[in-house]
Amino acid sequence: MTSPKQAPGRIVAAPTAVQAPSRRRFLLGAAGTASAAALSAKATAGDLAVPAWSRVLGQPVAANPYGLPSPFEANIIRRQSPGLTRTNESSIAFAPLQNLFGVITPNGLHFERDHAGRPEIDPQQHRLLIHGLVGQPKIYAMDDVMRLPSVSRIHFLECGANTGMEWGNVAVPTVQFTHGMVSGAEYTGVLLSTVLEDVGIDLKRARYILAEGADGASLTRTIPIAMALDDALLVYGQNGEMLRPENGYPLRLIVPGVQGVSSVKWLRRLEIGDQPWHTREETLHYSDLMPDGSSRQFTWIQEAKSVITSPSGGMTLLDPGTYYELTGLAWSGRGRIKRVDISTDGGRTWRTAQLQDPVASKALTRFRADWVWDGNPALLQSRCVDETGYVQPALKQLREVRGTRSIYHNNAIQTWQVLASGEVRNVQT
Ligand SMILES: Nc1nc2c(c(=O)[nH]1)N[C@H]1C(S)=C(S)[C@@H](COP(=O)(O)O)O[C@H]1N2
Ligand SMILES: [Mo]
Repeated sequence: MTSPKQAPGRIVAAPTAVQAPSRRRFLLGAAGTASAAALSAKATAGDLAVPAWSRVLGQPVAANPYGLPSPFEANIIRRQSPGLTRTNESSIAFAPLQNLFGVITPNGLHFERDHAGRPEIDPQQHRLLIHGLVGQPKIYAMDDVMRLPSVSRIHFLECGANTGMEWGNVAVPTVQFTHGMVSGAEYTGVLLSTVLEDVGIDLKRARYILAEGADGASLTRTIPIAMALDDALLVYGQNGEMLRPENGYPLRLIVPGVQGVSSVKWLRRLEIGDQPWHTREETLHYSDLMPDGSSRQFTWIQEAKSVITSPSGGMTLLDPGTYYELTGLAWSGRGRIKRVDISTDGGRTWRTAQLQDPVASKALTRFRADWVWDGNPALLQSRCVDETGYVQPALKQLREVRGTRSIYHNNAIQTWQVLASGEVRNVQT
């Protein structure tokens, strides 16, 4: 599509909370709302008047030594879903995907999932033990890890339970709650293979690695050796700075493309063995309940998935007959995203979206397409294809195989319904 002739259409932000949105709340609610509604399409001479903030000195640099967003962006925060637990034993904060650009999630907005709350760890005292089928068990201090050859790589991290509330029916109104347990970051650390070489791993016998966290949950997960030797990372940096406490400070595992729970935070122990451990987090939880009542274990990979983040549930389109950009995110645990298709008629017709650089392996990929909303109801969908040729399934297809009582690994096509009023709703087709 060529670039739009019309002025871009105005859009009203998603609501601040999870309750079913009313139109009135939108117009009076969020910080961005009032200004969007008040915008004039035509410039006037008054717009050229020198504003108040151009007539005075601003704050000196030292006033804000660690930078924060503008106070006008105070509405763009992680949110907890009222339907889920928020205790020290189990808490989840969702990333505001509807307000983010590009493919890197700012550290203050990265989703967070804790099984026993976030520990406060002194990096001087933190240790990583590597033992089991190795030549020489070793204990690493942070200094020892940070002296090793480093790599920086862009990857997505997605909780296996992302979109898990939507198996049976529509459960939540906004993309923050349907898909906000995925984030993207540039991770810096050491390839796990470098450290395994350092301890002299017994490659003839080693099949699996147990990773254990230093939090109260002592969260443990089994990692197949092939993944450990391929692209798994011992990470201390996220988006150019040390990990935040909530993301595993000072040291975590990142297993690219694999469900989030395997990327053990606050990493304190790696044990090399020849069999899976069948820990609590790979038996009681993080297994897939199938329609016949059986439970599928060890679903490592996050299959290809995409979602339109704008317009998305809870927003309101104010200007029928004008241009809107459709934009969103696609990712695959098996490699690069090859193509994203967009439909505005619920999957009857599709056209190819534009992918923005970088298109990295096992990373969020930003897509966009031009759209003129004619003012009629529409059903917005995105469908991605990854480099293996895997096509993101429709919800109906996924349910045929998986039933409706699962929690994990819902990578179905998401539908946003635009009503004639401009309101955008989460629907299932
Ligand atoms: N030690 C430890 N590691 C952990 C967890 C935890 O509770 N404790 N949560 C896991 C889960 S379920 C997910 S989805 C990811 C979330 O990572 P994040 O909080 O950095 O987004 O961390 C994983 N690693
Ligand atoms: Mo998770």
